[in-house]
Amino acid sequence: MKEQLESLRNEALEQVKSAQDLKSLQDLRVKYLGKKGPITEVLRGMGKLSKEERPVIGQLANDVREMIESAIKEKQEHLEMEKIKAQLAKESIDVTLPGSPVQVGNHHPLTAVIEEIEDLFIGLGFSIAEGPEVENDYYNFEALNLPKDHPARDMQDSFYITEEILLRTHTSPNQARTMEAHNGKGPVKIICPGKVYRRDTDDATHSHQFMQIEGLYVDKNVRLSDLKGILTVFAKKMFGEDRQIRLRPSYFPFTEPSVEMDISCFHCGGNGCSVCKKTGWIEILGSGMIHPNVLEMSGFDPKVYSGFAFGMGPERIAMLKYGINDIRHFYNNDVRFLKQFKRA
Ligand code: 2U9
Repeated sequence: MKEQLESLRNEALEQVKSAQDLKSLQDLRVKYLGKKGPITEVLRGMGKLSKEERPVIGQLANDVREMIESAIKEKQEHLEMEKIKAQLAKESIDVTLPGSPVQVGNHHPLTAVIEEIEDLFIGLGFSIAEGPEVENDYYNFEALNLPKDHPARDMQDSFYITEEILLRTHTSPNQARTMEAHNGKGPVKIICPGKVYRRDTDDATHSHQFMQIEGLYVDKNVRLSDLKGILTVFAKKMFGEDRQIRLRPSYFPFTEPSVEMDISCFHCGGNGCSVCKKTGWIEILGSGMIHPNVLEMSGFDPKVYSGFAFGMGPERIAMLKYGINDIRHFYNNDVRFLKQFKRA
């Protein structure tokens, strides 16, 4: 029986040694140490042994069992470690590999230009005033010196919702509302950016919805020269320090006198090219001294207060700045167009 146990031990240790995976190791555990295994069998047959043999064989059987158990345990730890090593090797990450590019968005070119203009005027002491896009006839027209029968109302074909309510045709109602809220006390120094709506057929230069930035400055002793100074700073900051400006007489119902502002062509410097249509000048915005009727209707005494106002289309500014030839590009949201305006 001693030989039987020893050969069992050698056979088991040999098999444990050559086990390739945890599953076969588990099978060996069951085979040699399980309830129906050969060692249990030996221990069960102990009764048939002599008194002298019993402790010797019993001791040997226990030793063999312990040896096999510890060989299995050792092998198990080895196999588990190998498994972890293989897994780590398979999952290892090369941190020096280049990452996959992340898609980064960018400002819409119109938003970028509007924010640039806002920042510029904020730097000159203006605040931003916003208001409703659905307006009533009074703030959109009457308060701006455009009574019901005024022919200039035709200049701005409007989207009416009812007889008295419409989509604003300009951001001027914001200025009228802000002035009214000041209860006749200056200064009021604001710019009003926002969407406006006109009953136009869309083409390369017209859109039924577009953006405007208007501004006004009301205080005592505000003069046309103040307007000229502010707009010169604007033109230089927006289109280059060597820009010249010129004011041409014009007409707007809400300003008197009214002027349109041109800047010297930033493309040819004023010699004449296709951008300035060979004139050397590019029209940028409209402006003027606020009409006394408008001041009065918004609660300011025109004998005490005066002010200037201006209005521009940021689409036109952006089109000039970036050489865009169709206003519809701003509203089609074609990524091939939008991607061209990524900031560095
Ligand atoms: C109040 C008083 C005066 C706003 C002004 C203009 C001249 C002007 C156009 C430029 C291009 C609009 O987008 S555009 O078509 N605007 O030329 N806007 S003065 O004058 C005001 C506004 C509000 C209370």
